[in-house]
Amino acid sequence: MKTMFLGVTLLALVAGGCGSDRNVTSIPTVKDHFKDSFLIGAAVPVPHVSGLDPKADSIVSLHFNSVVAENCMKSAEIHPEEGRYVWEDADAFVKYGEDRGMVVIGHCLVWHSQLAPWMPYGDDGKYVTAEVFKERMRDHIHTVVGRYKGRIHGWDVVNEAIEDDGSYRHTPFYDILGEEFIPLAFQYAHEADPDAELYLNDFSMAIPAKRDAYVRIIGELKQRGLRIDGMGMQSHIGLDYPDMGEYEKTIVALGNAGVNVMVTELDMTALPTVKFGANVGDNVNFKEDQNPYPSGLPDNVSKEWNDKMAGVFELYKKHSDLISRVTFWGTYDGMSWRNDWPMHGRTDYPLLFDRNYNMKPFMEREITQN
Ligand code: 9MR
Repeated sequence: MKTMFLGVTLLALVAGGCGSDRNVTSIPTVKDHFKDSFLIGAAVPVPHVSGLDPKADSIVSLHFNSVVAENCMKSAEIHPEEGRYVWEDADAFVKYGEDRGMVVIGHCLVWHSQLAPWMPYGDDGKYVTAEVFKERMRDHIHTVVGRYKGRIHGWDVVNEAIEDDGSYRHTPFYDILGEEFIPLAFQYAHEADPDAELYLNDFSMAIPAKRDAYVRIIGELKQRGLRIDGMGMQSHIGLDYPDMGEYEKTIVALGNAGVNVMVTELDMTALPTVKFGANVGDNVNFKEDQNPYPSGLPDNVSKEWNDKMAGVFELYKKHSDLISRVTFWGTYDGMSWRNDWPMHGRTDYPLLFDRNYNMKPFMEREITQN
């Protein structure tokens, strides 16, 4: 099922960790290092795309060959009122990726969170009928996908549709249209850009019931002849979760289901586990004792974090025949959503580059020694 998208890029001259350090040495970039295995992606926020974070830009331009929109393509952002689309940020994001020759990923078409507030409701404040909602969904998907036809390599079509127990999540999409909302979304996306890859995407994919539900849904989409190219395992993980044996089983099960496996939102908290998964609504009050490293990660925790991440990448390399892309949900620790979830105002260390834009040791070792 896997195809590689990019040609070879050259060894680059990089500055140490690539941010502040002026010591120029010749080491491979992350994207070059994995060029025969999988794409290396990053989620980028609007300030980064609009030039307000030049150091993050240099990291992404140098080390990554794929980008995904962190927020600007979600329906609440891009289609805040019926018939009114806001294209500025999404246009800039797509151009950003194109200018750098990257594989550009669209995120996301159908999601209950950051859902355009008007979309499921009528003037009476109640849900619209299935017919009306289908039409709104069709119009939204056709308009957004159609605008970037031929420029977006693949779309997260349906995001977070399934609960951890394998049942359908109760969202306006499910409550109005039932299970049919998934095939419909895939149908509409394919109509709008027949060449675009189309993906499912969810968190906590190591949970067997959730894995099984997606394997079943992928089978059903395929049976109906609908296009489905990949499944995103978001991979918002921690030092003590998920069970890596189950996580590996999911990689294999999705591969066996006949889709590309994508690690779509990788980050690993270094902080005490407060909540698993990535339910954006799962916020709890700040507690000082749950924020143990406000001024830096102690060496032993940093070692634990780097060792675990090295193991995670060993797993990705082992299954590189099934995995087509590994995307981090951001670039450097200072800008990660995990600083504010599930507790606002913690200091976390979840990404590939630290707050000074230096590459984390596990990756530096990987690309210089392996
Ligand atoms: O990183 C995103 C953050 O800036 C937003 O506030 C949040 C709001 O819903 O969404 C975050 O991204 C989410 C992604 O779109 C879907 N999977 C979970 C991600 C983390 O919440």
